[in-house]
Amino acid sequence: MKLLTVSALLCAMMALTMAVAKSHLVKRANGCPHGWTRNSDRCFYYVPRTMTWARAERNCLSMGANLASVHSYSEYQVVQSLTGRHGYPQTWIGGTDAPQEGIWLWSDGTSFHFSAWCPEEPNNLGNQHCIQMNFEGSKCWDDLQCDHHLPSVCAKKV
Ligand SMILES: [Ca+2]
Ligand SMILES: [Ca+2]
Repeated sequence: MKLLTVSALLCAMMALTMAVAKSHLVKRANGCPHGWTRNSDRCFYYVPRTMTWARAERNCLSMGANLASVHSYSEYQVVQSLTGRHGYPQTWIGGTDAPQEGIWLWSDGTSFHFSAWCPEEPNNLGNQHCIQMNFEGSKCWDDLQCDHHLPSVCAKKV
């Protein structure tokens, strides 16, 4: 009986060790295309070429992605860090209220529950329907006219 317990324990330990080894393998392989950064179950990519919001979204689509949606502060930090080596320029992410004023949506269809708006934003000043990040000193979010030309961040599921 004791021996059985010990061998069962050993088996469980081996299975666990193998699972850990496997997860390391996946991590090392990254699961993302070359040059993309993995965070949780998604891959992120900074596009330095400046484009309108719609062209930036279409550019992401051409890579099987959408403009990045952001669902938590830690996720925002990851997305923001991608822009860091470029000096934190104002950058498109996937939020828009173009279909209906004041109702914010993500272009990837996920629900909009987190935001990092700057104080007084979004203000829709002169019809602003697309979200730029890295706005002003605190690098928060601002709604901006969608036809501005900005760099962008794409994201897709692993
Ligand atoms: Ca608006
Ligand atoms: Ca604004």
